[in-house]
Amino acid sequence: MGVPQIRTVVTSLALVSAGTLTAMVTAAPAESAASAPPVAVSISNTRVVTMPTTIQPGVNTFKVTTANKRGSSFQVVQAAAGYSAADAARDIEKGLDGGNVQAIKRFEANVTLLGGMGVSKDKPNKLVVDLPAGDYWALDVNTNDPDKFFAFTAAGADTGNVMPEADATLRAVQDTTWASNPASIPNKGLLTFKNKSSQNHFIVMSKLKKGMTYKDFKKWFAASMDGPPSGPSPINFDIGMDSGVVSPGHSARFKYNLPKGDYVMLCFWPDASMGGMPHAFMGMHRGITLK
Ligand SMILES: [Cu+2]
Repeated sequence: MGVPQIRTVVTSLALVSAGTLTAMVTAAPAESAASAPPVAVSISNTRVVTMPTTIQPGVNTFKVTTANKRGSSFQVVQAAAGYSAADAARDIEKGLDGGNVQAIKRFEANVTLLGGMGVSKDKPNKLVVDLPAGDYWALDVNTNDPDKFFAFTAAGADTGNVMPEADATLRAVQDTTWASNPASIPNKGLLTFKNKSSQNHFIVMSKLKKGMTYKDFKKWFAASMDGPPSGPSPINFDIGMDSGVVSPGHSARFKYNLPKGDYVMLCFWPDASMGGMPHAFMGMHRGITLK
């Protein structure tokens, strides 16, 4: 191949690259113009939620910050028509907190729980959820003040956002069972919590103390059900994460970042059919490794 020919080849390659580059540059703004930015949510020290009162329907990322030193538990809820925040607050107090089965049943019949997650002070967290057009509440579940259930509406054009790929998926199945797979997940990333069961659930993941196994936990937990805790807990409730509550047939995605190691995954949602017994006491726990 002579020099002129080489030059021709190089030149045409350069043209191809330049053409590709131009196409990429022009495609990028078009894509971002069709998608909506994250919804900024801030929770005050007194657990007052501030966010836009109207958002676009479709896939939304809620970027949540809290000023509360003890952290917040963000939750998105849809209530049935006519079921007010005051109704919900009363049923939470009597039912979820007080163990009144009728109140638990009324609450469950009137709300769809669409997920959430724990948020630490000065560490924003993200919830990604697909919301059809409609009316919702956003709240910090650490308060039961109905005035702090922030009402917002999803209306107008779809966000155009695509659900981001998750790094891990955990599922609730049957009534009160965690799917046994996967046995391990990455220690950080975007987690999908899919509720394929018949009941409301939320994930509490707590780290096993050094040298402790899931077997140790099961023994301790079973003994603790019948009386006062039998010795120190094999898990450290201070190292771990909480998801929001997700109703049957729904799923939510959120960011997490935890130390690597062995954890126990539990759900403490009260079961109305069992007199308000938390699901964990009905056996809804399993071991999981974060690596
Ligand atoms: Cu549960």
